[in-house]
Amino acid sequence: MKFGTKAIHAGIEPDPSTGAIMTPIYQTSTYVQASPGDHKGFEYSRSGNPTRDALQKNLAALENGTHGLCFGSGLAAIDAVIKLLSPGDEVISTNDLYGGTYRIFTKIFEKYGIKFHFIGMGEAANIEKYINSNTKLIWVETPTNPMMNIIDIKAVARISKKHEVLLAVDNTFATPYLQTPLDLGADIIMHSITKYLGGHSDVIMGALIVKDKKLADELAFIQNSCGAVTGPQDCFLVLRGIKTLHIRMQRHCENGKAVAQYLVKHPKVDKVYWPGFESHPNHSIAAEQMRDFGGMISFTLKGNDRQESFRVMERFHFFSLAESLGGVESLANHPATMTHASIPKKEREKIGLSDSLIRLSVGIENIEDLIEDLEQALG
Ligand code: P1T
Repeated sequence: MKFGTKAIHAGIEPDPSTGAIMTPIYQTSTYVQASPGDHKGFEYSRSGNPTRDALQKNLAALENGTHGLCFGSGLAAIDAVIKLLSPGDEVISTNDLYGGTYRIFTKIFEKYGIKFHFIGMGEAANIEKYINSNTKLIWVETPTNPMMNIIDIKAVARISKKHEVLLAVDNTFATPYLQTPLDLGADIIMHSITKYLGGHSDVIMGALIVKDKKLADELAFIQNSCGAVTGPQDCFLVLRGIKTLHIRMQRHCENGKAVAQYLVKHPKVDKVYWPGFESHPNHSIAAEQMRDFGGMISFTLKGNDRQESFRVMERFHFFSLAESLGGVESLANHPATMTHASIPKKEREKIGLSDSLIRLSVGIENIEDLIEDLEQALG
C-alpha cells in the first residue's frame, strides 16, 4: 500500500456492529465481560480502547512499524521512553531540540539518576566519544527544533547498533510523509501528534512507534502502568486529520520552499535556516533521507535586534504568534521567550539560537497571501 492509501485506510475497519465507515468514538471507560476474563479484547480503556487501537495501527503502518502507542501528549510519549531506563543509565541527545524535551530530561529525569549528554550530531562520529558501558539510548531530533539541523539517521543507527544502544528519533518536524526513521535503522519513533499528524491545532497527543515486539510490550506496559493515555475523542480527530496528511504535507513543502526563497533574498533578513538550501550544512543528508524539506523555517534579522524581531511578529496577520506548529494555519514563534525558554540562554547561544530568531510554521494558505504578509511585516 502506498502512503496516501495507508493514511486513509491502514488500521481502519468498518465498525463491526454497524458497518460505520468512520471508526466510532468509543467513549467508554470499561467493557462488560460474560464471565471473568471472557471479553471481546477490551477490559478497561487505560489498557485499550477501539478508537485508540485504530489510530495506533494507522500510525504503525505510516511509519513502517508494527506497533503504535498513543499518549496524552508528545512529552508523555517521551516520558515513557525514558522510563525504559534505570538510575545510572546515560542518554546521548542532540543539543538542539524542543525546549520541553530538554526540560523533562534535565529537570525531571536527572533527579532519578539518569545522565544526559547534549551534543552536536552534525558529524555522527562525534557520538562515539560519549558512549560508555552505561549508555542506553541515543535521542535524535531531525530536523531539529528550532535550528533546522539535519542528523544522518543511518550513520547514527550504525553507531547505536555497534554499541547495542537504543536509537529514538523524534520525527515530529518531518512526519512519516517525509521520512521513515525505522527504515533507516532507528528503534523508536516519537511524535508530537499535536503537530502535523493532528494537523488542525485542536489536539494535544503523542505517539511512539516501534517494530520490535519485546520493545512494544515494554512500552505498552509503561503506557498502561503510568496511564498517560489519550481519550477516544482526540483519537477520532487525529484519525480524521491523518486522512489528508499527504496532501497537507505537499502544500506545506511547496509553501515552505516559497517562503524560504523569499526570505533569503530579503534585504532585512540575515540568516535563513531551512534544509532545502544547497548551502545548508547537511543538505545532502536531508536530500537523501527526506522526500522533501518540510514547512518549518527559522530566520534572523540583520542587526540581530530582539525588539525588531518582536515588531515583525506583532505585525503579522496570517502568521499567528503562537507556540506549536504543523497546523493548516501559519504560525510564528519566538523560541527564546516561548518554546525554548526552559533552555538556559548560555546553552541556547551555543547552538546559534539567538534572541532575534523567529521560527515559522508555514501553513497551507494561499502562498501569495503569505508572501504579502511577510512583505508588510518585514517592510
Ligand atoms: O507539546 P507536545 O505534544 O507534548 O509535544 C512536545 C514536543 C516534542 N517534540 C517536538 C519536536 C516538539 O516540537 C514538541 C512540541 N513543540 C512545540 C509546542 C513547539 O512549538 O515547538
